[in-house]
Amino acid sequence: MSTDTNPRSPLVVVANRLPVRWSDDDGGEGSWIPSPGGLVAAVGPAISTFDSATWIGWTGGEDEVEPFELEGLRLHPVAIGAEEKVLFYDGMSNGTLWPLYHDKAVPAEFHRHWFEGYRRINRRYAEAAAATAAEGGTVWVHDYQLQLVPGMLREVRPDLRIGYFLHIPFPPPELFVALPWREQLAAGILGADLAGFQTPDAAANFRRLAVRLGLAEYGEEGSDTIIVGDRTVKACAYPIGIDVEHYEQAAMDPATTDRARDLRARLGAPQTVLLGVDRLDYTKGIDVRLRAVLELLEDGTLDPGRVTMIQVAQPSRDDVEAYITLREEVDRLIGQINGDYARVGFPVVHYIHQDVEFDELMAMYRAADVMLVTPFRDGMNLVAKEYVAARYDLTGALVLSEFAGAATELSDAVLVNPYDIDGMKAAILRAVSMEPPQARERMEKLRRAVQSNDASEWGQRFLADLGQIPI
Ligand code: GDG
Repeated sequence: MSTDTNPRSPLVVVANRLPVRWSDDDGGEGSWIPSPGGLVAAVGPAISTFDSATWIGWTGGEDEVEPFELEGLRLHPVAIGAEEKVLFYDGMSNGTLWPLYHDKAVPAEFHRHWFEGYRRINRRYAEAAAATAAEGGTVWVHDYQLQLVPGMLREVRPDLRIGYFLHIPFPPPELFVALPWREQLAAGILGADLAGFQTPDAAANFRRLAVRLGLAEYGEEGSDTIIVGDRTVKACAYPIGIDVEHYEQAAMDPATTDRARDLRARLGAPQTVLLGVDRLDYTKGIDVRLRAVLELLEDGTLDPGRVTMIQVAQPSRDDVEAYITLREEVDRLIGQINGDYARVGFPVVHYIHQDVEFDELMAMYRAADVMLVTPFRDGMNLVAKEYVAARYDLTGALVLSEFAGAATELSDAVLVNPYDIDGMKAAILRAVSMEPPQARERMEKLRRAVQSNDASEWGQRFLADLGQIPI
């Protein structure tokens, strides 16, 4: 029953993090402020079609925080202690599932106590969702940290319509079955009525897995459904988009144009600016792109007097061992490139291991002639789409890994296999020397692809499809 102290919402979003952060920048007592991000942009417009919505997530800290409301959205914090974080987040989520789902870019580790911690925290999110969702309401669970939540929630609240979306790749069953908890993890997702993935391949991998584990049977031929006992689960692709207008408007802002011009001047007015923007993550292929640039400089095919690169590597998961090792490797490669090829005052690679402001990021997208997006594996990759959205004048070239989900839609980019260093070198050269008419033609097609799949439509489509599923 709804009470004022425990209001129930017709829509509940469950994600690892809340879309807010604590700020005491104003020098006062501090307050929660919205932290804009891809997920808020994608889910926000869909939320507004419901009478009210609650977002369940972690604040990022250890303290228990009472539910509160911000800009019309109810926020329901989940507390995670420091030791629990080590098991649930650093361990099972980012030491087991993240590497396994990304084709073992580093070896996945399997530890029983990590899984136990993961299960405990998943239960906490599921209980919070069970307590906040209205009778017959809709709950939308996000991502690999919360894979058990749909199943746990269904056990206690069979009245709910449950959606699940995985932001990262879903691996082939041959890889997944190594998980000692494969049945539980697959059954968790099967608790949903609608399971969304970034690509048709990922969705097919999941359906194949569910059948292989004997947890489901294939539904009607040619459909995206599988049958789980007396229920039907739809598992298909919902490739995520960006808020295109937001990026286009920001790119067209005269202040961004000034900033981009100023940036190029500060770089020493090079002929060509290469750009990489990633979380500092071993899946993103930052090291392999730096190696390709280093070899192109060594071969003499790139002239350090004419080409400059900016690499933004947003700090990420820096408590996890593999991220510390990657950071050292990236530092070393950049040190080598600049040591061997920079002139005083003119580094070849400008390395920003910090979170850059949105305005600065937009100026970089505008200043860059070539965008390098070279992950070994990536669910989608929004940076590729943001760059395209920012190139309203149809200039610029995108080098994109075949193994990013975005490559399915952005097939007019210069596609590369990130494991093929010679191929990567050739792709970079091709992008650097692309004639304007050809760049224009490709960018036009890329922009059409990005524009036709906007973030808000994505969220609305997912929730509308979930609403259509008979329960
Ligand atoms: C996961 C999946 C999937 C990056 N550095 C800065 C900054 N960013 C912004 C980018 C972009 C976002 O962060 C990164 O999104 P990606 O999609 O590239 O990658 P993940 O963080 O790995 O996201 C991915 C995504 O979920 C959505 O489903 O596409 O495959 O791995 O928006 O612009 N933003 C600012 N400063 C930075 O330094 N302001």
